[in-house]
Amino acid sequence: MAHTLPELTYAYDALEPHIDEQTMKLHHDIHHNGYVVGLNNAEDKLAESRESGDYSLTKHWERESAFHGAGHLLHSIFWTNMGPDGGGEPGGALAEAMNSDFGGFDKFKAQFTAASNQVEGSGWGILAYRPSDNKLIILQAEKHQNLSQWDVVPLLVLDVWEHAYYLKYQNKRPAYTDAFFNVINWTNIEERYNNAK
Ligand code: MN3
Repeated sequence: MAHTLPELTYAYDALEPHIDEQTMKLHHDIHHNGYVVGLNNAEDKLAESRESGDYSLTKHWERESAFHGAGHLLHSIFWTNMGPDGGGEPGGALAEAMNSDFGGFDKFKAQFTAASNQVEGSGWGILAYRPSDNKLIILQAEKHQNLSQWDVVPLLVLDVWEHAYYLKYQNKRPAYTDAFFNVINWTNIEERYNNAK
């Protein structure tokens, strides 16, 4: 079954002025769709290998699968992490976990922002839940697939590829990561956390 581009649940201009309409349109329709196409292609090629028994390009298609697959999955989370009535702080069990694991929301925000701003080149800042020790952790991903720990559940992800902010913020990534906090839909993150637990 082929992967498909998920629809946004809000309008392209719904995150204005923090994230502009043209960026959302290009980012969702062109960039994210490219990862969907790339993942489907990689999985088709891997299936063809199993049919033919020719595994000579398996390394290549596994790399393609990792890049495009992680890209597709992270973007799919990213869109749902945001919303037009976003901002503020989380409540409930997620807020309690931030208190015990980070020393409070402000310290979470400071580390998440630093991690996102300091991604080398293209990548992501990621708040994840790690079931093995029942903790929240903050990770960086380079590109989409490098650096992350395994066996974690991403809860909140921030795309810091230049395509995510350059039209509006140019080289000022920290201004974009600050603005992102105005569009975070914490209800979505709380749901993802509760489901992960
Ligand atoms: Mn992107």
